[in-house]
Amino acid sequence: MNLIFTADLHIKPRTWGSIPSLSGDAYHSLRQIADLCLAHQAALVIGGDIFDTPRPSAADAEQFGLMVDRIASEGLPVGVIQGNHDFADPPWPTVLNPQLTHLEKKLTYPWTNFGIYGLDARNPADLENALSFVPKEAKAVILHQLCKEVFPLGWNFSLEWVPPHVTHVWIGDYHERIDQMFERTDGPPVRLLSPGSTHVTNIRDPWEKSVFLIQRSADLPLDDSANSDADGIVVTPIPLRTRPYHACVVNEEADLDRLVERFQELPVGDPSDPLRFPVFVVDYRTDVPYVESRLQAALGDAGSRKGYLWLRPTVIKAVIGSEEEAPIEETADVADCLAEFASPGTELHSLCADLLNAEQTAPVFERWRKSVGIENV
Ligand SMILES: [Mn+2]
Repeated sequence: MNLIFTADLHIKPRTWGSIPSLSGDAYHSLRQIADLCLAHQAALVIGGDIFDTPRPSAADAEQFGLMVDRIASEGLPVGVIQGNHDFADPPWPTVLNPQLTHLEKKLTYPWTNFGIYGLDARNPADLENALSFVPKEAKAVILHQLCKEVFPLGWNFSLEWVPPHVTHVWIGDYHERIDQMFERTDGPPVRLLSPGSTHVTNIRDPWEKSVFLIQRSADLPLDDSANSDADGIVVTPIPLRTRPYHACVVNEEADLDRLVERFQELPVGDPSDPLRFPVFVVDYRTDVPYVESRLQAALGDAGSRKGYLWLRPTVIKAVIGSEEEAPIEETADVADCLAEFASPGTELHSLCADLLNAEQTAPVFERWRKSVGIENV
C-alpha cells in the first residue's frame, strides 16, 4: 500500500479574517488530497491541525467527512493525530468518522517490519516521556511539534529525544516542507518529513504547497526505487494546486507606477475561485505616497475584482529610531511579527504585548528604555 502524508489542513471556510471574501482554499485542498489518495491507492496519514479550532463549524466537519468518505469508499484507511489547534476529547475526526484511526499511542503497520506510531501534540516534558515508550517495532513516529533542529526559536521537541530504533519522524505544525536527514548523538541518522500546510494559512507561510507520497521501494519499478532510503522508503512531494500569490516591492514612485499599470491590465476575476483569483503581497516603503489608494483603485472596486491586496509596510527603522510617535498600526504590525517568535514569559514577548495593547507607543518605548537601562538617544 502507498501512503499520503499531510498535515495542517486548518479546515475553515475563509482564509484570512481581514479579507472575508477570500474563501474556499482549505476546502479545495481537501478535495485534491482525496483525489490523490484514490489516484495512488494510498492510505492517508494526517499529522494534526486538521481543523483550525477545537470547535469547527458544521460546514468544516462536513467537508472533512466528505474527504474521508471518498477515501474510505475504496477501502483505503485514514489515520490521524491531533494538533495544538484542533485538540478535543474525543477527537473530532473519530467522532465524524468511526472507521478512521486515531493514531495516538497506537502502532500500525502500513508495511511488514515498518511500524508507525502516533503521538498527539503535547508539552515538551510529556512528549519526551511518551517518546521513551515508543514500541521497538516502530520505525516512524508521527508528531505535531516544532523541532529544535529546524526551529531554534520556540521549539518544543528535539530529534535527540527519539529512540534509536526510530529512523523516521513525520511532523505537522511547521507549515513549511522539509525532507532532510539529521545526525543524532544516540542512533543512526533520522529522516525528518514535514509536508507543510495545505493552503497559505499565514502570509509568512511558503506559497507553494504539497503533500508527500510515501512508498516502499519494493513496490516500485527499479528506476523509481533508486531514491530509496536505508529503510526502503521512497518519498515524493506532490504539489497541490493553490491560489496564486505574487510578491511585489515598492521602494520608490516608479515602482508604484509600474505596479499600477500591471494591475490595470489584469482581467476581472471571480473572488471565490480559490485556484485563479490572485493575491498580491506588496512590500512598500511608507515614504512613497498613496500606495494603498492607487493600488486598490487599480485592482477595481473594493480591491476585490482583479485580485486581493496584502500590504506590508517596511517601517522597522522608522519605528525604532524615530523621535516622533510611531504610527500605531505600523507598530502593531511589527509587534505582531515579533510576538510570533518570542516565547511567552520573555521580555520581548511582554514588550510586544504592551505595544499591541497601547493606544500610544511612545510611553511604552519610554518605559521599556528605562527598564532595560537604555538612555534616550
Ligand atoms: Mn498548524
